[in-house]
Amino acid sequence: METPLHGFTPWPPEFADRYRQAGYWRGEVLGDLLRGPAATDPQRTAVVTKQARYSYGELDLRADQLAAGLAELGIGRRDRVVVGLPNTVEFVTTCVALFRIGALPVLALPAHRRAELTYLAQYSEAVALITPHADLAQEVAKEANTLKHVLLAGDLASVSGTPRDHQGPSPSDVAFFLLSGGTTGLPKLIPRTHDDYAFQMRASAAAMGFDERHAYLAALPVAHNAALGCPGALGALWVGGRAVLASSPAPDEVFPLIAQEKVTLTTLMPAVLSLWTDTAELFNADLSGLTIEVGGAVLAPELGRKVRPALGATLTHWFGMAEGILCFTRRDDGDEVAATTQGTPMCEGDELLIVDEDDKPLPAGETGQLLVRGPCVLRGYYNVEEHNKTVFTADGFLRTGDLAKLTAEGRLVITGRIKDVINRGGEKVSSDEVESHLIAHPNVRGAAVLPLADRRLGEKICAVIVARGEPPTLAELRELLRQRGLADFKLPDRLEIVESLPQTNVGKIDKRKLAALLDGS
Ligand code: OOB
Repeated sequence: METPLHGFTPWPPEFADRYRQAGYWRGEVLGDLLRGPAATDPQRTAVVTKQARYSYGELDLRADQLAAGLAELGIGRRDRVVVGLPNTVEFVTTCVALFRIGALPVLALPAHRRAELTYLAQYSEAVALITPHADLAQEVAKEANTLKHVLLAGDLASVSGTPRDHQGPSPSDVAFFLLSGGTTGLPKLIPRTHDDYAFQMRASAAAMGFDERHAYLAALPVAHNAALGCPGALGALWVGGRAVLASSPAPDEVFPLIAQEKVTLTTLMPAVLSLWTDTAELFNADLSGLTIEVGGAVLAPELGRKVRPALGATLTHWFGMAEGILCFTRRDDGDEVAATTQGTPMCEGDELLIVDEDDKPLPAGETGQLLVRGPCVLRGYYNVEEHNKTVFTADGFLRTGDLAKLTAEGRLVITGRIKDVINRGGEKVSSDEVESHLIAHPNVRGAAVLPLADRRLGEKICAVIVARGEPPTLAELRELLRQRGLADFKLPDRLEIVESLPQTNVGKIDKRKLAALLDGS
């Protein structure tokens, strides 16, 4: 057997055996996406966008041609390729083509800019970057010196070769990388294997009653795990259904698409859900055939309870992580359970522990940190051995950094968070990352970034600084961060200037104290 990819931590053999025996891991590879219907029913619609419809036969051929074209460029097995594509058909064909040659997509979000794309390319030692933005591509290529190819989305059609067989990956190999929402430091890369992601897509589709007759709407960026594989757009194709790709979750774009395509399943973050419940009447939208997966950030029970009366849709409430754990309410759990809990794990092989500060398991009803282990949960972030020693327990549980309790029925309820991350409407912003850019301003001596409660987004970003001389304004700081290439959603929404930042006894910024100080001011 080939050695695993350097920097990837495989599951211990006894766990891998257990997951295979349970029928979770079935020896599938993601390059087989599109293959089944393309062979038996090539005319069947696979992907729908606002502009066009694409059949299984057409996309399968296109993915083969693109795979051959990429291979001719010298991109091959285990090569990392940063993919920064929005919700377009090219996203699907690019991923499938890369899977087929065993190259590894590193999935960036469409909102990512120079700083994030450069970081991802350098961290993963990527050989290629695929993006729609010519200016960005050039800037990233200057800094990320492993990049040999920069391919613009608009030019992908010309990357084409005669379809042929490739020495593809094996099911236990890494298939692609997702970006973590972060715990400490810069967000890490999450290796997902063919076996584990195939299982995640199949099992979440089955749990939502989604099969080849159904259509899934990707209203969130399809590069995010929630819209990609839970079951998401790729999962919809994995089971032979339709993936409808919207460019945004705006009601005027998606409500007509839902009606036209008879969409049965979609995923939303709570901030967008409230936009839908507020506007459905205006659009006279009939969403009674729709199941909505809501997760990614705190869902207020009052908002959850509005879903049935305002939309006629069925709510399922999800706690998910790109790291691989999925807990959710099932469609027949009832509206109240869906509004108030994040349900139960996707499969019996998932293990949840709620622990105190000494890692001691707590009884049901008590709040502590959530630890997780299972057939989709990674055993190590990519290539960060030291970091992994602190984020995983000795027996392989991931410390999620989330606070939670279990109800007497065994349902998960997320109650808070101990990791230094801001959850801005579901978009995760690592405080460390923003702070490191803020102190680049000559008049900033110290900086801390804190969540700020917000009615619509749940949380916004508050930058707290200690000034050196004349303090900068919020607008100046936002401009600085933008120039430094940070994605827009990471820019602070509010600025507070303080004399000094309180410290803990180990010399770290005491954010709890700081938040209390600001609350009182
Ligand atoms: C999803 O995945 P990520 O990787 O962007 O973010 C994971 C983090 C969790 O650790 C937690 O802090 C937060 O997002 N989160 C929630 C939540 N669901 C996720 N916080 C409160 N309530 C919830 N229901 O966000 C994700 C991945 C797959 C499906 C759905 C969401």
